[in-house]
Amino acid sequence: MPQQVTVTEHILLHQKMVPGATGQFTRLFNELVLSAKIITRAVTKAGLVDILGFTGDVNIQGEEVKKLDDYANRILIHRLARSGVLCAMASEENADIIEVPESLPRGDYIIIFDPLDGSSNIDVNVNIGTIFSILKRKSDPQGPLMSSDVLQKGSEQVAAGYILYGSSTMLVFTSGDGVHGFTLDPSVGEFLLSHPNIRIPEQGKIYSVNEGYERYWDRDTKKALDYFKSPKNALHKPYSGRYIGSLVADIHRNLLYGGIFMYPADLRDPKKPTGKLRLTCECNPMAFIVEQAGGLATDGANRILDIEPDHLHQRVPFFCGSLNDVRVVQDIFNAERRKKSR
Ligand code: FBP
Repeated sequence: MPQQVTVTEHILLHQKMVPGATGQFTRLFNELVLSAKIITRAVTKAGLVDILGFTGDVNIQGEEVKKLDDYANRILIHRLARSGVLCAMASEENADIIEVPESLPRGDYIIIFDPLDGSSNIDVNVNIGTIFSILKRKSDPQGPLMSSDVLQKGSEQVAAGYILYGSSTMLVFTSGDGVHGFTLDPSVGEFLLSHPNIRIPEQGKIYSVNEGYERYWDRDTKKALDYFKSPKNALHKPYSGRYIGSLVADIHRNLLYGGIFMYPADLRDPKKPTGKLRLTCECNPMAFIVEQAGGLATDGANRILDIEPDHLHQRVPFFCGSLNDVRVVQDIFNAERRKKSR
């Protein structure tokens, strides 16, 4: 009978290796895991209860809010605030930083999350997910919380991960010591280790991008797409195109099979000149996971994890996946910059 390791056991084992670990991280993760189970229950019976469709509100992103997105957001804020180890949270759905009320015990951790990613797929039963990024407060805990505590570079993350609500519910995360995947066994209600030490193949064979926006891309992005679609690439045959439209699902597939996910900047909306995806709650956690699995993540010019966020809902172009594939994109963008600098 294979050894069944729960996510809490895994974290406790890992914690033993962290000097001065206090157990705070485990408590935070326990609330994340409980939230994931509550959200899974709602997702799996969404068609049977009044939780599909819109709430009628519009969020800070200018998007109509989905009922299930709003439900997941409220569950996460409620549970995480009761972990006793957070001083602040931030959500893709909330305009501002969410401070933990003084009436509740607090700690030095900060969590930023996208409560339900892939909102365009919620009502059609296609894989969606929750994405999270965990940071440690930098400013004096006795003093006021600073925005710089939340707006830290991705390289400062102490942990990051996602929960994928699909044919099974999976929790995939890193705390800087490799990437590990756990599958929820509904019969015991536990996330059990199913994918230890995930490594993304260096050479990919899949490209994931919404080609419907190609006409709005710059020349370099078009050149990159041509590379993946032409037989004159490292594979000597076109890559396979796969695009689910849920970042979590597209990254998860590429993490296991090898490939590149791209959400480039485009000229569709002058209000969003740098693409759609949010640096703090989507790109940073995915970049940390993919880099810990042996891949790369860039905005074309910079390593995503080196970008200093200037505001909570900042959007960046995102190219993420297998080492060789992302390097091709970097080379194309660098070549153009070198030409311009001459
Ligand atoms: P949400 O967090 O609002 O769902 O937005 C992000 C997202 O849905 C990603 O999951 C996905 O990769 C992308 O937007 C799809 O965007 P598009 O429909 O423009 O291809």
